[in-house]
Amino acid sequence: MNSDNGNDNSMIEVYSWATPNGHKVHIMLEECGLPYRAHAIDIGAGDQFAPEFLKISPNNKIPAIVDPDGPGGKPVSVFESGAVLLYLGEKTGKFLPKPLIDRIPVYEWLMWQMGGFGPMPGQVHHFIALENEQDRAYGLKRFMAETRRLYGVLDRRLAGRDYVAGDLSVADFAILGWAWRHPRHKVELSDFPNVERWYNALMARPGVRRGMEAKLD
Ligand SMILES: N[C@@H](CCC(=O)N[C@@H](CS)C(=O)NCC(=O)O)C(=O)O
Repeated sequence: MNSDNGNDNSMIEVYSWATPNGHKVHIMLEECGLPYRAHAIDIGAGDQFAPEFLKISPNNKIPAIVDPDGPGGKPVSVFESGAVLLYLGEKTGKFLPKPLIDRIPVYEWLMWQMGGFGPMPGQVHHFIALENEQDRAYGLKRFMAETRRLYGVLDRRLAGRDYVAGDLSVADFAILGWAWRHPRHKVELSDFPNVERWYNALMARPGVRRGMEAKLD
């Protein structure tokens, strides 16, 4: 529900870029049917260091949001994609179960993504682009192995399951953002059949597609 209507001040403002961490949030907004406006923070051009952006994202990374209708009806900003997903889940009651017993696996798999299945393939993206062959070879050996190990963990988790943590949740959206980059970190999904099935099912969702194609102005 990305909207071009610049006058609606009930919309969530999203400061983002078309990357895995950005897409997680775009997908969640689309799947929740929340109206939002996405603003491009061009991380290649250094927009993430602009003082205005640092006020809402002190770690100089996308994504961050500003919700004019936060807790108590007051505006609030949120940075860190995992925190944004949990905030939006709390706000809408969607993709985040209420009972603690059902929430625990969502927390587990969201944190698993934030701590590993993102930072590790992200290192592959870094080392693969290096020109110095020695540095490149060492980095790739280490981080490709760890990335493949994580895909294996995910594959075992998804055996006999449609989603990673009970019903479709923020944890799936978080992981999907990075699985979408599998060609860049040189992972064949066919090596991980449960991940491949899960990936294809999620990518077929219209909300996910819209999130992946979110227009950033
Ligand atoms: N843990 C952060 C990571 C965010 C992150 O790494 N964002 C990248 C793009 S995917 C970024 O803004 N990089 C710019 C920079 O490092 O200067 C989150 O999940 O929000």
